[in-house]
This record gives sequence, structure tokens and C-alpha cells, in this order.
Amino acid sequence: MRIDVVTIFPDYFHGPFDVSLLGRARRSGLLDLRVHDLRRWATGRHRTVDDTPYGGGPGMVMAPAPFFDATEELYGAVADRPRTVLLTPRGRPLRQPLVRELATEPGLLVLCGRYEGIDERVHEALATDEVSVGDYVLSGGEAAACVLVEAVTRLLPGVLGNAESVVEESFSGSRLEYPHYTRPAVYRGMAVPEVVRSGDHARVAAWRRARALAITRERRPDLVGGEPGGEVD
Ligand code: 6GU
Repeated sequence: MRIDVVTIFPDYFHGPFDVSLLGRARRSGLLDLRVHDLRRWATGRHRTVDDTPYGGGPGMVMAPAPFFDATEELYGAVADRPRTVLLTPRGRPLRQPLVRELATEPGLLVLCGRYEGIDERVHEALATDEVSVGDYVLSGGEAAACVLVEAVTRLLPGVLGNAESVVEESFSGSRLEYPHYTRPAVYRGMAVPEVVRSGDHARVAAWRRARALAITRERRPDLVGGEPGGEVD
């Protein structure tokens, strides 16, 4: 899969995009991830990408032209463009079903905003999807882009080994994970529950199911009871 990220802070992604899962996926050729500096498409001596808002008010607004020029240079006509995700707090909440859908695309163009906002014409004419990573305020879309790219990449065929890929199942099944333990059996007076050391696989499986359900009910009732915001699957 190819993913293009357009940002005014390309350096932000050194680290997140170079190590661990994403680094491996890139080096193995499963992920063609390219980060572009929006200022490449800025004009004028100062390469500014923002301007004062029409109608007044505080802060600056990111101008439309650099985003349009970037998109056109990278992908040309509308018909040739990949799914274009604009990261914005007013977007659709990112959940696993949307991640799964995006992971089936041949390519993605990810646009990161900063400042108070982005000119509405970018939302209307360039974005096919507006996505938010949660109900809290970030200074820009860069951290959100890291979240999106990692969540999508781990679903690409060949990126995860079989052992790791099982983890996705837990969220697909609308349950939080059961508690995990490793040695020692007693650590600082805290003992591993007897059942998980019993060697009785059926009992262990039943205990894990029950704990996962209890933890989910307690922490995320929306995932099991159909409360608002519970659209995990
Ligand atoms: Cl995608 N951008 C910003 N600036 N804040 C956010 C967000 C995105 N998602 C949650 N908060």
C-alpha cells in the first residue's frame, strides 16, 4: 500500500514512521510511506501556508492552494486520486471498522491540519473522508496521522506474524482484553490467579472470557450494551 502524508512538520514523523512495525513494513516493501512538506507548495518569499480568517476572529487559517497543489502534483486529476483523509477533530471517529476499510485501499492521501483550522474548500473538494482520533484537542493532525497509519498498516497482509494478528480479534469481537500474566507466580506479594496456572485449558478459556466481559462491562459499557458511541463492529 502507498500512503502519502502532507504536513508542515515532516520531521515530526521521524521515529514513529521509522521504527518498530512501521519501519519494518516500509523496509520490507509492504508499505510505501511518503511524507511531504506542505511548504513545498507554498508560494512567496516566506513560504507561508496560512492567512487571517475572513470574517475575523483569532488565529490563522490554512490556505487552500498548497493543499490543492500538493494533491494535484502527487496524484493529478480527481479520478486518479486515492482516498483522501483529512485529519480534523470534527471528523468521523476512527474505529476499527473504518481502519479495516481503509486498509483495503490501494493508497491513501493523508492531509494534516494545524492552526485554528483549514479553509473549508479543502474539506469540501479534496477530502473524501474527515477523520478524528478521539474527543480531545490536539494542536494538529500529525499525532492523529501516526495513529491512523499504524492502525492501517498492521492490517496489511504480511505485516503481522500469525501470533500478533490474533490481537486484532479481541477488538473485532467488541471485547476488551482479558488480564495477562507471566512469571513469577508471585511478585511482591501479588499472586497470579490459580486458574491461569492450572493447565486446564477449558477453565482458562472460560475465565478469560468472563474477565474480558466483566472488564468491558465496567469500563466500556457502550461496547457490550449498545449505548451511544458503541459502534465497534
Ligand atoms: Cl484528527 N486533529 C486535531 N487537531 N485534534 C484532534 C484530532 C485531529 N482528533 C482528535 N483531536
